[in-house]
Amino acid sequence: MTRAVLIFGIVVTCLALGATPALAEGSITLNAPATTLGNGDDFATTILGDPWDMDKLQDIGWEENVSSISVADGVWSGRVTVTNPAAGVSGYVFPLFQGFAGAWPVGQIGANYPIDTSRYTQLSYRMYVSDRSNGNHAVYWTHEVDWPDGSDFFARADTTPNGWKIYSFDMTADNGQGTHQSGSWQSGPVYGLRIDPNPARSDYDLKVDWVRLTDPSTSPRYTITWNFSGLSDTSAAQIYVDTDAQGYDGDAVASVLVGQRRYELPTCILPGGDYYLYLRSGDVVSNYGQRLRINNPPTLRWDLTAMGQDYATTELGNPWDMSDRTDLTNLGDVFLNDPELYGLRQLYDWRFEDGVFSATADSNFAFENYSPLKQSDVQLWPNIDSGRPVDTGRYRYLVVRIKVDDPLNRTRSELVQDGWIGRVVWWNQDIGVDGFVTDEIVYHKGWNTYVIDLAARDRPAGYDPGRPMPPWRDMGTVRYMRYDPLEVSTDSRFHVDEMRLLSQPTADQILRLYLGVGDSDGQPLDLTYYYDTDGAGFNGIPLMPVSGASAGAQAVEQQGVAGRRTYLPMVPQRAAVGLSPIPEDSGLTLREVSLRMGSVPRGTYFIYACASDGIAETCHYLPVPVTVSHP
Ligand SMILES: [Ca+2]
Ligand SMILES: [Ca+2]
Ligand SMILES: [Ca+2]
Ligand SMILES: [Ca+2]
Repeated sequence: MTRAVLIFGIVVTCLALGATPALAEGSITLNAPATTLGNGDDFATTILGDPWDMDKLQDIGWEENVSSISVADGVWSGRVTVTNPAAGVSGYVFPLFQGFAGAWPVGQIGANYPIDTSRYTQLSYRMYVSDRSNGNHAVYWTHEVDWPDGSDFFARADTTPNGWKIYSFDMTADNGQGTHQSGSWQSGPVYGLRIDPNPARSDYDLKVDWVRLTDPSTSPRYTITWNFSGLSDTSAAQIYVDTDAQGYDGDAVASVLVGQRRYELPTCILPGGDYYLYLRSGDVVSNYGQRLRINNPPTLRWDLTAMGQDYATTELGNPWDMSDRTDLTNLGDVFLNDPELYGLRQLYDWRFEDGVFSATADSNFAFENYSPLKQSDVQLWPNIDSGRPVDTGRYRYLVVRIKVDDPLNRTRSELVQDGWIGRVVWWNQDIGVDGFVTDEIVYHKGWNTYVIDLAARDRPAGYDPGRPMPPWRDMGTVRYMRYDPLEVSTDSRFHVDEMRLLSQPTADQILRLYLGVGDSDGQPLDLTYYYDTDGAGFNGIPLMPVSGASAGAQAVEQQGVAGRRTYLPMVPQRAAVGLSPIPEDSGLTLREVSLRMGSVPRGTYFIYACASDGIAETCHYLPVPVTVSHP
């Protein structure tokens, strides 16, 4: 296959501006009462089901010119250094990455989860920049599934202090300085959101503690008041939040005039946790306030790896779980015994071990035989019985759990540019006659499970009008599929744990799903379930779980091989062949949820769950539709 060229970041502007501190003398007495409050509706929590709390690498959707990235203790860290000059002279991060315009839309990207900018308007984050000298700071966004091009952005001076800082912006306001502002947040959905920590610098350390994008109309307000002496009404002061009441080493969250004597903190700008506020005006520092406890809302995330039914499990009775050669047609005897057929796999040193298929992609064969580029054309043909071909009206979501060995000396951007991508191919007669080749499925480092909607596009973005390219839905049945796991220029080792080809979830009397549930405060959660017709607004009709209001069965967690967790659901009823979720290191408890659908009229619906911890409620949609039929 010839790889379409993915376009990487575009160079945009930078600036340098100054700022002056205020000086004052006197005293400030702060009254900040002890209380517990929620913090409103956050985009990543509600829409993605995965707050940007930096518990995983993928909480930053993409980055350019950041190396040595790691995640530890809820902090994402890296070193800004230019490895991709095409992306600019400094580094930046995308909390929400729009996706590549030329790639297949897979995963937690803006193409699949655009931001409703009529609701989510308050952007806040805590970020460490080791060098802000003569620095500035910028935020870019894009109303298209394409790189921010500078038509929507703001930039401002940001010179001090070095180290941690909380940033908070009302995205509907003018946040830029002078001409360093363009476009509008609310002129349409936003697909990509990018932060440039310091475009005036390179070679500095960058850390991200958390990012929030909230609906301020849902936010509680925490009111503090103060008295003062020896200061003028017009003295500038800053309000700080500290995570303990010691050391006056907190982060500034707001600027006020001392004469205001009062401030209402919108708690939505902060993540859950305990905070102690104080004021500082020049050298004058107030007492610490009492404890402000901000509740962490519950987290809900549907498991997409065990929804619906699986083709190989249901139709063949032999899942593509990489238990042995029967899972891959192109490792069958016919293929292995004929040297001429090596071109239909292009991999070596392969083995099946503990339910994982590992092999090395051969980057030379295609180049030596037919490709103008040196890139692997390695192929896996998941086993399809031509007597029981895939019904494309039924099966739709290809799940691939895969890891590529990380060479450790290259950024994600460099690896993807080199071919850290997958691709799906299907046909009946011949690829050139009735075949379809998807756009790239972009990989991330480590083990990842990609849920690929084969019907996401009727044509690849890189469609060649000279080719047939029948879309998934129009195929009717499919007798051959290929998953091309890598298109790299050097031989690379990869591992496939499992592949599934899932149907859209369907139900008659019972709908069975898996839901990841968590609350970092450890409160007991009250779960409820609903359906609606448009997948928006959380204004649906209640659904009853089979086992009563507390919902769902117990999930038992146990340590699996190699430290991977597996979940053993304990549920008596099974509507169909039971799939277990493919393990994910999420920190959530996975529950099996069986919902009564008998009274729901036949049709296609969207399901959502809500969880309340007594203070906050989080609701979250299953991102695929559910078909209800009563045959
Ligand atoms: Ca997270
Ligand atoms: Ca402190
Ligand atoms: Ca909570
Ligand atoms: Ca198998």
